[in-house]
Amino acid sequence: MIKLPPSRVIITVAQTGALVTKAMNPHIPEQPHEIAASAYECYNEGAAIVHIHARDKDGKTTGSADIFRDIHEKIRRKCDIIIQDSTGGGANLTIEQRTECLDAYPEMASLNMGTLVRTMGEATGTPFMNTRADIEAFVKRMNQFGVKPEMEVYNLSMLQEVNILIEKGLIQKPYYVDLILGMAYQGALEANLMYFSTYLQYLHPDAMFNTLGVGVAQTTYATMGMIMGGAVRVGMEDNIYYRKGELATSNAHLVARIVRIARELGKEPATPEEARQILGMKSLKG
Ligand code: KMH
Ligand code: ZN
Repeated sequence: MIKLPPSRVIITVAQTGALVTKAMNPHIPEQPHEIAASAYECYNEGAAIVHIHARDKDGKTTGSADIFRDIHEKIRRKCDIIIQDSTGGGANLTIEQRTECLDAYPEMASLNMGTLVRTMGEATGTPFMNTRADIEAFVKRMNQFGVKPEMEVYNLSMLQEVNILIEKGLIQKPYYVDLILGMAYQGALEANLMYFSTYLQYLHPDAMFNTLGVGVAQTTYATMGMIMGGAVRVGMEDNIYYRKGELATSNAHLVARIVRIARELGKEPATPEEARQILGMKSLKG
């Protein structure tokens, strides 16, 4: 694997997701103005990337390029944070609807590296489909749009899918892989150190990694990820609590906490422009 420069950490904030609702945590940003305002707060705290899911007026997950475009424009009026859209979408979206966000020209997009079966919420028992053919179709579309994929890996077999995309020449270096832990509820790996170190052992030598601990695993594995030279992802998409029994009151609080920990480890949060350079992406300055 490729490690980040030791004095830097790239922080992604995933603010909204597809599963969480205001009934679970009233502070989840759902509407474009809420998502943009929260992204700006997170940027001010040190986030370099914002991972975006869009919702319609009723708070339902949508693939609408118009809504994604509105969110992007509102964020861009305020700051240069890297915009990463979700192509994971939600259970209500078709495969085609999941890639509509690319028409809104994000800089990055998530690319889910295999199929899982939902075990939570109304869609329990339905597959979250990401066949090899789907993955290739998604990545080809991203390549057409010049979008850098963040490959979402939920278990060890998905690392093989990463290697297959590399062998087929479908992605560019440095490869960027999100290692997900603690999402046992969807057939994904639970968070433990053995799994984390096995992920790292089998990660492609030209790949950088992001560490995503779900729920209670978020802060612990973000810290561990930084120590191991990775980027980190925090936010209410995957963790609605600040600590046990206490709901998070903003995404920015979760970013601020990980920045404090990073500084204790001798790392500064990478600015969006530094992150673009590290990840081999185009500068916004041209
Ligand atoms: N919530 C993460 C575990 C996506 O949006 O494409 C997975 C995720 C995938 O963020
Ligand atoms: Zn997501």
